[in-house]
Amino acid sequence: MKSRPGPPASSSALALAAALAAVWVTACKPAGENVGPRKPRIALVMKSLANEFFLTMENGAKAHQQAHADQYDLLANGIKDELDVGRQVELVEQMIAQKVDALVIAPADSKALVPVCKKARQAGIVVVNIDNKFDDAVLAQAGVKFPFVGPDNRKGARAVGEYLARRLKPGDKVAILEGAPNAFNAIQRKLGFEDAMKAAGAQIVSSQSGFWETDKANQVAAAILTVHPDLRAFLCANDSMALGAVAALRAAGKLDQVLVVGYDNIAAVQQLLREGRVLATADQHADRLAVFGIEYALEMLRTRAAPADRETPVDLITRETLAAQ
Ligand code: ALL
Repeated sequence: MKSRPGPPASSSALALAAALAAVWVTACKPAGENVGPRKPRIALVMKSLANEFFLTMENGAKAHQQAHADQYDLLANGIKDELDVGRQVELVEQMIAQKVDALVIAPADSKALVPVCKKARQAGIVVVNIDNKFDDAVLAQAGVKFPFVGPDNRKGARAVGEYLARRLKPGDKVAILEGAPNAFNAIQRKLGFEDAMKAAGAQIVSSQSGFWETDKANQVAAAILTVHPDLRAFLCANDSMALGAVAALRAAGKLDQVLVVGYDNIAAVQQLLREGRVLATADQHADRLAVFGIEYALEMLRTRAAPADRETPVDLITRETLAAQ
């Protein structure tokens, strides 16, 4: 790991971050190299940019950078589809090669990205984990710790499930469309849905992965409807999959019979909420999620504080809350 001089104990203003980091960068340059002080460069590595959630995240991060252009430069990257874990590993490798100062990452896989992020850390890069938390056991095995900045997914999913439960009777059959199996937030959302369904006495007749994608969720939902023609609801771990479930219901002529809930509050689902085709979703404020991570990374560059997790908000969204906005 590179050694870094610590900042003066009294520094707290964000405006100082750039100056301090610039001093650090200059100090770390080999003697004789003719470079002036520069702003810290922060790499944001996201998941699928085909998912509106991450486009919103990217736009929020870019707007923040523009408003704080004197403090840092931003390199924003994402992958093409939800499961291209190999490409995300490559992106991190590229950011290491480019010697960025900090990496803010929403890992597509809570286990597979740990080694390359450890490598980034060993190269002296500050790593902040956002959105989807790394697997604690894998981190412990690798002997690394990264701060997690993101919401409590179990709590968010439970709130969505509880809202759905008001429309269910004990014994009603429901199905869960899970996210990617190796994503910690997918597992937490499933648990949150289960909490709410157990409390309501509903019967979870199927719980399968739709791998976060509309098409895959559509196929899984169609198959579940065939096996369980009396299904009452789909609980979807993200809105992309809720869109797939709604399409399957439309194709089966069951739009009025089966309730759907999602997670993310993307624009397409807001429309379906207004139309009553989707009952509820959760807003984890994608536009601010990366910003929280970036601000945290700037703080770590400045203070070299010990990694601690930071919880970000997640809110229930329904037709009523949309109308009240
Ligand atoms: C999660 C995000 C969003 C997104 C999903 C699929 O990590 O929080 O819910 O829809 O990944 O990329």
